Amino acid sequence: SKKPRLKYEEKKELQEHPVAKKLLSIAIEKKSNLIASLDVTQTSEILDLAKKIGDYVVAIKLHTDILTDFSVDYINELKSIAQEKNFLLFEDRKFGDIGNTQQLQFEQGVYKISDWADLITSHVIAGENSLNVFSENIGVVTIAEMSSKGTLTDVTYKQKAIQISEKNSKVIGCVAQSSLPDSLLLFTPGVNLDSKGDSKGQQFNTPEKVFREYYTDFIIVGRGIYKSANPVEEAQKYREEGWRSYEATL
Ligand code: 5IU
Repeated sequence: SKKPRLKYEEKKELQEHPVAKKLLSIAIEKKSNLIASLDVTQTSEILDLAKKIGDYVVAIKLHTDILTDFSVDYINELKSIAQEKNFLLFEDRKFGDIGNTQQLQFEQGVYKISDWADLITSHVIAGENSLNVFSENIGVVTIAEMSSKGTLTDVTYKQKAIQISEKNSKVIGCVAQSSLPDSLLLFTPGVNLDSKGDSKGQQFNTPEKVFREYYTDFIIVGRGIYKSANPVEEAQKYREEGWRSYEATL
């Protein structure tokens, strides 16, 4: 039979990056491996949801560029909720350009992601040096594999993305749909208890499956929470389901 997975405590020992250690500490403390992806377009909706579900999540994932009313005040309020409720801010920017452009997108523009994000996502399509532009104090999560039907991230691509990620001390883990070396944290989106997918390519699995089959570390849930009639109940449900599924693989 399959060897047991490493516990969050053991992964924390392996990790040197402070953001990875922090994320794992929060997971252990809250007994949660849930990251809620709040893909809504108004800052008031994010702030409201963050206050309501903040206790159940380790991080809130954001697509700041879909907001219609971004402001520095919003970011400051979100940061204070994150501090109070003890979760991290994860900007899913999916950088995918040459280093110089990524640096501008990371530090400049309206959002100034480098000022407030704890974690960011980046493709590695432009090669390893494109990651040089991210600051040391932000946890970089590379995209090794996507959840959508027909994605171009095949086995070879994934292996190369892992190689780049393992060598780079800023990278704490990868987004993927299969297991990773123990030195990298695994983040898995495409998780939903009630749906198998959508008409735009998304493919969903249950929390139970991604823990059992991939030994994932963190589940990322979007519509399963923010689109539901009762986001608080759903966040609690995904937290419980995620933690139970994690413990079942130990
Ligand atoms: N996301 C994926 N799949 C991926 C990557 C990112 O779904 O392979 I990389 C993002 C997109 C969205 C969230 O912000 O995760 C999933 O939301 P839903 O649970 O609503 O599909």
